[in-house]
This record gives sequence, C-alpha cells and structure tokens, in this order.
Amino acid sequence: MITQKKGRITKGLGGLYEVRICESDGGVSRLTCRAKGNLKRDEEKLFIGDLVTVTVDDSTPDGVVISEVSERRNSLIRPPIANLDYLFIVFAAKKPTPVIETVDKLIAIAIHNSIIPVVVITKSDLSTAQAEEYLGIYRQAGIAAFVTSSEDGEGVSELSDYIRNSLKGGRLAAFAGASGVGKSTLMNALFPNLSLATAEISRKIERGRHTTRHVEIFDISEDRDTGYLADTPGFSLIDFERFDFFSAEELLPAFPDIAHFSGGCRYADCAHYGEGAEECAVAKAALAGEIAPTRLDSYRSIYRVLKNKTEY
Ligand SMILES: Nc1nc2c(ncn2[C@@H]2O[C@H](COP(=O)(O)OP(=O)(O)OP(=O)(O)O)[C@@H](O)[C@H]2O)c(=O)[nH]1
Ligand SMILES: [Mg+2]
Ligand SMILES: [Zn+2]
Repeated sequence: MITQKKGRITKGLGGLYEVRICESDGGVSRLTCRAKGNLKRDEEKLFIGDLVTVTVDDSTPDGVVISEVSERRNSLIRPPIANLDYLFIVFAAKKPTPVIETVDKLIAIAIHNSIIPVVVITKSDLSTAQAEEYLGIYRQAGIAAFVTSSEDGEGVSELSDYIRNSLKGGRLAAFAGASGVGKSTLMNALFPNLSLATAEISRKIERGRHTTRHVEIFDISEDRDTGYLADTPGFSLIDFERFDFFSAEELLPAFPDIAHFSGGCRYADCAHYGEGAEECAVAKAALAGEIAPTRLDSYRSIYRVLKNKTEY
C-alpha cells in the first residue's frame, strides 16, 4: 500500500532526514528517510524546517521517501533553515564582545525575509550595565529584546513565557548568533527537556571551538501543535559576510527605526549617509538621540558595502 503523509524536516544527517509527522489519529511520529532523486539537485536542496510530503510504500524495504517540498515562506543560508517565523538573535553582554553590526545585519535579514527578529542578550551576570545598554538600544528601535543569564536565571522565565506564547500553533523559531554566546546553554535553561550539548560539556570531551554542529529543531512541549525551536551552530564573521543579503535600496525598510524618519529628509533620494542634519531627518533624529548611534553606524556601513557591490 502507498500512503502519503505531511510533516516537517527536523534534522538532516548525511542524506538522511528526520520528518516529524502529525498523524491522522492525533499522535506524532518521526520518520527517517531519504529524498527522492529529483529533490537532491542543488537548487532544490532540502532545508531543515521544510514542510514536506513523505510517500510510504510498504511493499519495498526502502519505500519511505520525501517526495515533495512545499513552497517556502523564506529560507536563510546562515543559519540554514526554512520557514522561520521568529529569529532570536543572541549575543553576550560580554565574553565574547558582541559585534553590533553583525547583530543589526541579522535583524535586517530577518525583517527582509518576513521573520520577526527578537534580540536576546545573554550573560548579564558578567555585566549588568552592558546588558542594560544593549537592551535600551533595541527597545528604542522597536525590536523585542530580553536580558538573560543562564548563570543566575535572570530573564529566563520571562523569555520562556514569550517563546511559548509566540510559538503557539506550530510556529518555528531559531536561535542564531556567534559561537560561544550561550545559545545552547540558554535553550537548556528555557526548556530543560532539550538537554543540548554546550561548551561546558564539550570541554570535557575536548571538542573544538564550535559546540553545536548541526541545525536541529526541537519541540518545546509534548503538545501535538507545539512550537518548535532550532539550535544552530554559531557563525564566525567570515561565514556571515557574503550571505543572505540584498540590494542597497532594500536596506532601508529592513531598518524600520531609521525608515521611520526618512520621509522628513529634504531630498527624496537622500541616502541618509553623509548629509547633514539640516537636510537629512535621519541625521537630525540621531543628533536628538531618537536613533541609537550604533544603529545608524550599522545602517551606513551595510549601505556602503551594498552600494559598492557591482552585482548581487
Ligand atoms: N557567565 C555566564 N556564562 C555562560 C552563560 N551562558 C553560557 N555561558 C557559558 O558560555 C559558554 C558557551 O556556551 P554555549 O551554550 O555552548 O554557546 P553556544 O552559543 O551554543 O556556542 P556554539 O554551539 O559553538 O555556537 C559555556 O562555557 C557556557 O557555560 C551565562 O549566562 N553566564
Ligand atoms: Mg551551541
Ligand atoms: Zn536622509
């Protein structure tokens, strides 16, 4: 007999994928399977997070295959995941020192792809002052932001409530950020049933710098319609430089806090780049403290890079 089931890819390892399926009897099952030949071509590569159809032919031993991929809402290269509803952009108050331009770039990538960005500042136990300063910057920019410490528990229950509420009904979120900021540690503190590997553990088994090696999606509760959270390997800046970006013209809408003021500039084609406060409403708002200096610096720096690109 041949049956078809719909589900979501939750992990992939060496050509095998795990698909989580809500069965018609109300239960949840997981199938491990390969993809049908034509789904392996590069341009149609499967992503973690993909919604797929699995065809089960119980007359042959190899009869379980992913036969179809649903159209994606979005897909990112870094982290490599499809159909995200939320992206939690994680950085530490201290150790490692955050690269704010990378944070702002990730926020812009999320917004451009219709993904809701949420800023999560970790390790507040190492510097409350730094954590609060970053929190102020992102709250002013109108982006949801949380301060947390997996060490002393600050902000953990507040963030877990937010995640439970926002992911209700099967939504998908990923934690992304540089290696060592404490993504896996925080996910364990938020949802202790996950038991993810963290650097604390990998130090004992003497693994290298990156502790999380693969993207993997976890159910946040036993509910059939629970939300899903993905842990992702931390990136280094070089990884991140070339990917997922778009044109200079598309950058402004991905910085809503800056776009908010841009209607007031003297010239319609104002780039908000080198113009003075008398001509540029964005520069004026920055002077008045209505836009954080780091946000405008990030905008200008990314804008310059995009403008100088001949092709993209
Ligand atoms: N002081 C302090 N240390 C923390 C906190 N959270 C995590 N750490 C430490 O930071 C280190 C890195 O934590 P991980 O959770 O493995 O970091 P990660 O972001 O998952 O790293 P990758 O998997 O490599 O991307 C570990 O030694 C943790 O114990 C925190 O809130 N406070
Ligand atoms: Mg990790
Ligand atoms: Zn302007």
